[in-house]
Amino acid sequence: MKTTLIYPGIAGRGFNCLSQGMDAGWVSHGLSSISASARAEGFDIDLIDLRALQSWDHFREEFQKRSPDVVGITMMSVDYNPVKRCLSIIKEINPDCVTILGGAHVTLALEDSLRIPNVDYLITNEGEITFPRLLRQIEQGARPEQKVLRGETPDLDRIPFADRDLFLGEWRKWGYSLNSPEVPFVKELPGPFLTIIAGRGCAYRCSFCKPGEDYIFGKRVRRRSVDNVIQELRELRDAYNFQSFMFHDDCLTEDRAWVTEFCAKYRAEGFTQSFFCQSRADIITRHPDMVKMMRDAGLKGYFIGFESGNQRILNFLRKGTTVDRNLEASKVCREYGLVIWANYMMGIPTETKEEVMDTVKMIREVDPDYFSPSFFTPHPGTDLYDYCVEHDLSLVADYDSYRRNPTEPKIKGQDYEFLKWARDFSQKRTFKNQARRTYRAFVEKYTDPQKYANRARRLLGLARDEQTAMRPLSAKSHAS
Ligand code: B12
Ligand code: SF4
Repeated sequence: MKTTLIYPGIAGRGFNCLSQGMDAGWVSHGLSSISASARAEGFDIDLIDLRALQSWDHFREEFQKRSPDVVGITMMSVDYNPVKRCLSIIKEINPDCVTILGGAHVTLALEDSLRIPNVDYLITNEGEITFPRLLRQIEQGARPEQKVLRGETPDLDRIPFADRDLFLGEWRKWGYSLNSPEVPFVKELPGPFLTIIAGRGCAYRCSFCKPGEDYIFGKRVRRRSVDNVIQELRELRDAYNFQSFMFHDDCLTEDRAWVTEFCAKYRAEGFTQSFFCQSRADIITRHPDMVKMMRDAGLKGYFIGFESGNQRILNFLRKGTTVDRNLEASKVCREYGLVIWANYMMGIPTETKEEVMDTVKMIREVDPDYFSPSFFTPHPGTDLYDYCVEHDLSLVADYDSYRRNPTEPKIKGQDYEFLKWARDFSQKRTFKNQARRTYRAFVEKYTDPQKYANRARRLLGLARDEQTAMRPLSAKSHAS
């Protein structure tokens, strides 16, 4: 029995977008994980990634060629339209192909997902146990009668590591030639680069995000053991010789004990590769010693959800931080030489123009290395989505608009022309900050003593010796 998984992520960039940034060059851990579990049970699994194809005709042709007995498709809310189209093509070509749908939208908006035609089964929650079990039942001709199956919660230390080759093998077939498992996205994380997940869930309760993820992964955060993550990193080092990586965890730093153990073991294992992770301003300001410890282990930067520069809005978002902490966190990062990727939102329900300007002011003071603004988007499964429905605010008329990208109106009562201006102005550095950055770049470029030493060595013809010294010793030279 042959099963094809489908990654439908073309809502943002369309077909043929491989390598164009993180949403077009990263693996789906959801599919990689259910693939690993199914392969471990002996199933024949392959992948069609719409991002690598040219058009719907191309998908049609590829599906015909593969001719699977079963397909498994993943779906965030934003993926709804391409998923619907895939399913209709699949059933048109082969009505007997069994179709299984999973992913965030299936759990967060089950009623809505049930309205999609051409679906045989929907698996809610996590798929590592229930997906292979369903495949076995299909293979044995003992298909379950109910259409919706609740995914059983797996023990994260007992499931196989994510099957990255599922994506890489497929991408390479379509011309992906980067020497990196996933597409690097910042200069601080050079390739070969990859992403990893150490756990599922988040202990906080921000109203634009929760309780959605609690429905998928449960209320309690489940983290893999440090040893399990280190073992995966060892295997990834052997397989890809990665130079940097990014933790996808919603908030890795919420567990200080875990982070402390990880940093110690990461260094003890001889890892020097740089990494990024997501954190929060309140955690960074409360635990500067942990920030330093992570920096010493290889951390190069944090994704921080600053969200707003106005206290009323931060409270409305139930962010659990303050504007002062946001500013303080940026100082802590600066002190330890860490890069800041700043996530922030504009156009939040009830937000006034003055409050938006508070965010603009704060972000210009934070002076992040990377700006990541978004227009507030009501996502199904969140408390603010319910608020928008109750107050008839949503302007999201099509699933494609579930992107948070700050390009189009999302809710009523906001002036999006003003927000576009505010979005752009928030990214203009102040004269003082620009001067500080230019000076720092100059110092880094021209005053690194190592660079001068290397140049001097080259001029003196000693550079070859240096290369020889860096080469690993061969067995012969050990013996002598
Ligand atoms: C990493 C990440 C990204 C990455 C990579 C995405 C990728 N390629 O997978 C990037 C940065 C690119 C990204 C982008 C976006 N993301 Co995102 N992302 C995440 C994050 C933090 C982790 C995803 C992950 O790997 N989770 C771990 C895996 C194991 O979980 P999983 O994917 O849900 O899969 C499990 C189950 O869902 C199920 N399952 C999944 N698929 C299938 C398929 C079958 C057949 C079966 C049986 C089961 C099954 O089994 C899996 C294993 O247990 C999540 C939050 C989270 N913690 O999950 C948000 C999250 C998924 N993202 C979200 C959103 C909104 C987006 C964006 C729309 C935001 C934007 N910028 O506009 C874009 C969309 C990109 C696009 N396709 O165009 C929302 C989705 C909400 C929703 N209602 O759909 C989430 C839940 C965050 C949130 N709380 O709002 N994202
Ligand atoms: S926004 Fe971040 S910190 Fe807040 S609940 Fe969601 S994942 Fe957790």
